[in-house]
Amino acid sequence: MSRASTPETVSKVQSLEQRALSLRRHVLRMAERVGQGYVGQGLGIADLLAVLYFGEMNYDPSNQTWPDRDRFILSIGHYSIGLYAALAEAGVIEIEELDTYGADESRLEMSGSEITPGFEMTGGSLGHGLGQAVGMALGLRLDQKQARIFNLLSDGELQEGSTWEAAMAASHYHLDGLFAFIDCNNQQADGPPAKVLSVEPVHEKWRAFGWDTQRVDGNNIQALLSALDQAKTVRGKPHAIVLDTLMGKGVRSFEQREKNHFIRVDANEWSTLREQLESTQSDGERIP
Ligand SMILES: Cc1ncc(C[n+]2csc(CCOP(=O)(O)OP(=O)(O)O)c2C)c(N)n1
Ligand SMILES: [Mg+2]
Repeated sequence: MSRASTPETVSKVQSLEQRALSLRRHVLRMAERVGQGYVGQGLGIADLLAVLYFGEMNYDPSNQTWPDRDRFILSIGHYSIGLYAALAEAGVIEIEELDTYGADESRLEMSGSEITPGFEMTGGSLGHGLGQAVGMALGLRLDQKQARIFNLLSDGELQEGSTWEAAMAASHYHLDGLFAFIDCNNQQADGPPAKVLSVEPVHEKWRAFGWDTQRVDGNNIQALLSALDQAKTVRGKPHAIVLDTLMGKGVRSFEQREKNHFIRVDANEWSTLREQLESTQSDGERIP
């Protein structure tokens, strides 16, 4: 029996799919309260966050400064809605606090920052996450710690030169405890990257920069788990896992929108969107 089909793996995949559904419900709840937000990103990246926070990372929800914790570095502050969902699901913050997303005085800003427990860096200015991730990985090596760094980048963020300086440094220093996930959702604020400043072929670029590189369906839990398993067998190189994802995944109306960078929805539309999320689950996988 292959590893992919053992009963343990099937049950792990199913439980992570349930976690991803919970994260998507949290994302809709947050955005509904305020009527807007980076909903497409939160829904699109829910599968990866479920895999990392509930299947891979070592952390203590009650101690954000545990020196041996694996670090999740969110380069892209506007994806914070997804991370808030994961942190609430993990018990780092209270589920009720999600209702403050984007409100004045809230710790849950639309562009995430270190005022939120569980945030390792302040985002907003794109292109700085990987450099910080490299610095942390080097620091952990000096301290002789086994903790790993997981960095989430976006495809638009690949247009920042600082990302590539950090990529060069990571392979130079053989940082095999560093895992970069590049969310290729094929959108950025002004449209698809191909019309703004082309970034493809993304996986070939990472490979050329000396990284162990894979490209997978970022909305497929099994594919994500297999990619991580594979990456962990490679020593001496940092790992890039390029994700093809669908913005708004799980909510048909969002999946079909041409532009999803920032979403504003009228109060009377949210119940339909919530129903779409629940019906996707009961129908099983739909072809978008
Ligand atoms: C250094 C910097 N330049 C520009 C911006 C403005 N900005 C905010 S989000 C964004 C789009 C980035 O692309 P991506 O993260 O792929 O967008 P998404 O997939 O979320 O639509 C831009 C250009 C910024 N935040 N920081
Ligand atoms: Mg994008």
